[in-house]
Amino acid sequence: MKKGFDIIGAPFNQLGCVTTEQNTVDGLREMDERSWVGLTDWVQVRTQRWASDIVDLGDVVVTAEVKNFIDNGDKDKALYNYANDLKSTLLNSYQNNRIPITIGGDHSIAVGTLQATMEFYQKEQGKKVAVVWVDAHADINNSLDSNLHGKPLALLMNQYHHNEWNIPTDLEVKPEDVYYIGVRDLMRNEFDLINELNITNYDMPFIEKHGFNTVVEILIAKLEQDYDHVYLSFDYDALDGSIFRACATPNVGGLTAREALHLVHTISSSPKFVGADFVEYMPELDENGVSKELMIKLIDAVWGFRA
Ligand SMILES: [Mn+2]
Repeated sequence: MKKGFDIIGAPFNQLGCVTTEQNTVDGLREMDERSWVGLTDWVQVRTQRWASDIVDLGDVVVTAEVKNFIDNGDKDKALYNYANDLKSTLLNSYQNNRIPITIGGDHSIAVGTLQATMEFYQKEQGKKVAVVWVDAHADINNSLDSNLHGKPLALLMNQYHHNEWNIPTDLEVKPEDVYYIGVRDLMRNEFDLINELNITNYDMPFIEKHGFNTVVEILIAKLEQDYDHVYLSFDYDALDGSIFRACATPNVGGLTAREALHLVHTISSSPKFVGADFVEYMPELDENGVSKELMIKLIDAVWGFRA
């Protein structure tokens, strides 16, 4: 059956260490005179010339209520509310038998996208869902301090015992279903938690030792054998920060453009693939438009093209 894709904008950028009022999704959509690429134009090319089924649903907007919580310093409530709005939009997409591609926003938006995914597939259908988390960071900070964009997996796994966070058990992401790729910057408590929970961590030393293609093969074999579905959460900062610096927390020594394209294309080619996030890219920090070109190529790879 032909796949249909929904693009969902999640321009929620208030919970990182660098915040912006700019609509980061529009920054990707717009045509750019530096590289002559824009996501909206590219969707048109794919739908008109290649008969792809891709619909941009627009943004899940940050409501006045959510803004109020942020202004009052209640970031947990802001995230809880925004994640719920985003979750409803993704659930609609799943119910319409489509594949949501959610564009952030900071990585905290994964609280919404993954709760929707777990509700639709894990809770309602009893399916086993793997979460492939591509990131320089583990996003499993379970301490009260620091920013919420560094905690989404801790929240989703119920490892953050603060401010009344409690994900219903049947919507939880289980540690054994998480697959890290590209991690290279951990807090001490994250390092300890990954070991304690025994989370699969294909970090940069592992990638260097085995070679990227082998790591992708190991991952795919695991997904094919043990899972019904796979969800991809791709943080821009997984890319090598010596070139790709358009984010709050660039980090050198990460994935090359070719590795990231290969990974995204391979995972999304699986019949088990159900959806993806692309987060943390900030157009206003993109000095030459190279990062934007790559982000659009990565999203294009989800639709099946590996240019
Ligand atoms: Mn992240």
